[in-house]
Amino acid sequence: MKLLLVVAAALVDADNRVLIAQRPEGKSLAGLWEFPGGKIDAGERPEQALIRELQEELGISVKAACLAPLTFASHGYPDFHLLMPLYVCRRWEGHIAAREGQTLKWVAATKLRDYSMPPADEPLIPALVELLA
Ligand code: 9L3
Ligand code: MG
Repeated sequence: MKLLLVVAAALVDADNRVLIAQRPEGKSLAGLWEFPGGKIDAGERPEQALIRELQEELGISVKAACLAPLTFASHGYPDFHLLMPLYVCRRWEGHIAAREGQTLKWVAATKLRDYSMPPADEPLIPALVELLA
């Protein structure tokens, strides 16, 4: 079974809302709302990969010291198994912009349940609700 290593961020604003991104048409899992992030390339540390993905997808600069590990997703798809640590990030530089055609939304942790998420992301919600309560 192929193992897919992905890393994701819960960006949290001053009002304790979390940023979610709707995957665009043409991508796998199109239409579902996810925590931004992406695949860890060979030789990358998870934090490095996340910093790169947040720059590519949202146009922001994040320092490794501002990434706090919160929890871990593990989900088996028919053809691969996905492992995905979730980091919380409250500080970044630059203005958040949807660089890859995704729709962005700031949502209170307790409202995340209202959005259809990939099966890997959904189990991460309770940890965020607890953290941001
Ligand atoms: N994925 C799931 N939840 C997430 C992220 C960032 C990614 N929060 C899944 C979707 C794809 C795979 O990981 O199956 C790789 O993501 P991408 O490179 O297509 O964004
Ligand atoms: Mg991505």
